[in-house]
Amino acid sequence: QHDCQVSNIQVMQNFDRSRYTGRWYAVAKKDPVGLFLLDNVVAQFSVDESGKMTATAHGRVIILNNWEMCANMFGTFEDTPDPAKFKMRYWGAASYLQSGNDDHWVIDTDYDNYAIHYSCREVDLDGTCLDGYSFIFSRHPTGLRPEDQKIVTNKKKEICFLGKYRRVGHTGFCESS
Ligand code: DAO
Repeated sequence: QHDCQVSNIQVMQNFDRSRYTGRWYAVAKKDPVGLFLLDNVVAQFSVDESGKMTATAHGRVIILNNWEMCANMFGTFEDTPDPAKFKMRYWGAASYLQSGNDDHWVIDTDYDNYAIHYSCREVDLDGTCLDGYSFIFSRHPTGLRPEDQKIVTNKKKEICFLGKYRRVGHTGFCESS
């Protein structure tokens, strides 16, 4: 059933970007190669006057091997034929922060409590994901509600990232910026 083919991954049906706006706390993350955002990750999604989705995010990062800071990031989203699949261009408030262009897929969300994000940066020759990352978001800084946990576990399985997540803590490190 789950063949781990990136092209077969099911995303949120009838994704409603306006209901997705507002603050989301990352509570778990599957890291890509060369991870960037460590913890205290909060994303804020908006929809502008023209209907385009944009986001700001912050999180603790370590740059130049040893310098710990709070990264303030920006993202703009290009629509695709699938309403839950976007291309995200992202960059940092400072030039030495990471920037790039990633897929940004919304796998599932109830808009009010949880969301599962997925991005595959590199598809392997066999069609599975060779390098990807995923955020589990919650509307609540305290984490997922117990009733949402099994939905999220099932989706982690479907996107073939089960067992590859780590918890993302919120210690207030980025709250002053
Ligand atoms: O943390 O290892 C990583 C990869 C994440 C890169 C993307 C960060 C920028 C996000 C911009 C706002 C969208 C949520």
